[in-house]
Amino acid sequence: MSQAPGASRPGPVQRARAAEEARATMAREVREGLARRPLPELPCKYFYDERGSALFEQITRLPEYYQTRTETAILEAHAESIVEAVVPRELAELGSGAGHKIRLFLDAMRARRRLEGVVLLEINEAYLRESVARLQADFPEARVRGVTGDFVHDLAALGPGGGRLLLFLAGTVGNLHPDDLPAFFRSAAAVLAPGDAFLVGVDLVKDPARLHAAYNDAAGVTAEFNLNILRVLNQRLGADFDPGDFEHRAFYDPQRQWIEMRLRARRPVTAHLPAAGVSLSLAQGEEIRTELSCKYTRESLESRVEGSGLVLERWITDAGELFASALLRRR
Ligand code: SAH
Ligand code: AVI
Repeated sequence: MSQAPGASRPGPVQRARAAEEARATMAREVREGLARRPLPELPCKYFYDERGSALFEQITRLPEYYQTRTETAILEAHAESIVEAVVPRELAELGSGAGHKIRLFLDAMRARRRLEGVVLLEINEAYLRESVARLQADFPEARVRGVTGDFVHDLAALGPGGGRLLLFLAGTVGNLHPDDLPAFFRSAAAVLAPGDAFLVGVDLVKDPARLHAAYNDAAGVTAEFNLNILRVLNQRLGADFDPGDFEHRAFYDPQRQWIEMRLRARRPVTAHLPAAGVSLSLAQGEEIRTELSCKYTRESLESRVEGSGLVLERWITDAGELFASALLRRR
């Protein structure tokens, strides 16, 4: 990562990049994504404004969305033994969101009087500020800080490792393209010292009907979450999308072992995105891909970790093998 001069601000929440650079990056990524053919794309990190993060929180409570409660149960049973094995002084989390699960680790570290620091890296700055303030109030013995940034490009903003346990929960690793995982794991290894650990939540390959239901919930919350990306483009790039022109689509591709979320034009659409310097025309039925959510097995995940400097030390699953917590150790 390159840190722009003056990009970071004093205080517990810093920006990995200056606001103008982040805006220019968004404009470029959206322009490049929408130019892709046959399937235009939008980066899924732009779901998460205030409304998008609140919708994701609602998704985590849906009956069809088994991921959050399954991972929480795994961590409730194993956070203690993970802390026991890693003996961290600092907890770091990528894409920390509302930051509920991190508390299981913080409690275990506090009980061992080991808790010195917490650092959260999150793209939604407002959410991050709230999480940092809440954690600082509840864990006054620790130095809690936040970095507003992108976990693909800004990992170096975490600073060097040493006594660090890095968390990447919720199956968010699945939102990266599988081809990008080896480079991602190498950059994670670069912010860990030998002996540090990286705990990754992994949604597992399973019955396609179960996966389909999790991304096509009966209450329509996932549909609202998907459409929210258009509202974010309207707000941040001055675009003129009418979300009513689109419908939510999510399906499992068994060959690729991933869920794809798309927005399908209900009618011919022309939208203008002045801040990105592009217009988009879609015929009725044409689609924009908004998210990949890749599902892994132990083998398919491990093959992407190979050569990164990290090794798989523990693979913990629930009894139904819906979700796994992969504990990777920096060599
Ligand atoms: N860790 C939380 C939230 C997971 S949702 C949990 O376990 O429930 C994914 C989170 O990652 C969201 O808070 C979102 O804002 C953040 N996020 C998504 N893409 C990101 C990116 N590229 N860089 C940083 N944060 C990102
Ligand atoms: C954050 N991430 C792991 C979620 C997922 O399941 O891929 C985002 C999400 N997309 C639709 N529903 C939830």
